[in-house]
Amino acid sequence: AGNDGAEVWSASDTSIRDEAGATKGREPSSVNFLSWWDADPVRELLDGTHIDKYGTSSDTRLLTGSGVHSNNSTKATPSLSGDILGDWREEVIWPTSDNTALRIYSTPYETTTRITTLLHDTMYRTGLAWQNTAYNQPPHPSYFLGNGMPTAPRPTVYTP
Ligand SMILES: [Ca+2]
Ligand SMILES: [Ca+2]
Ligand SMILES: [Ca+2]
Repeated sequence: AGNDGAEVWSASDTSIRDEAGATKGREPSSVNFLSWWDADPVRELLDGTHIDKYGTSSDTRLLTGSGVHSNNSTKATPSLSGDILGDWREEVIWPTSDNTALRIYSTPYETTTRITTLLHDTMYRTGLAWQNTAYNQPPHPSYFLGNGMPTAPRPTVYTP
């Protein structure tokens, strides 16, 4: 939240950087996936079977999935991550350790931020689909969802 615009980092660097390459702080603890998990609109880190909140001095563990596993070795993909239930925060689905069931994790945090469910955004909906067809990455909406964001778009919703 302390830097306007996007941040980037990688496994071969020790800093988080802005889009011009300037160092903006320490590197986050993981590099794989993301999840809007707690009450604020800054996205959390999703990797393996855990979700962490980035902080300037350290990350804080918000969720540890017990009795579940991620997939694809170091890529550590969940079965699916994305907003599929409830409000705009993103659920995470992992298989149980014995591969007999899928378990859906949903945020326990209440929020006062009101955003139309993310599947109403076409780019986000497409992102969920490509997670199961190609190189897995978390879905992103077509608009900025983060600290200091303007009011999110209100799509026109039709019901039969
Ligand atoms: Ca930022
Ligand atoms: Ca957050
Ligand atoms: Ca949700």
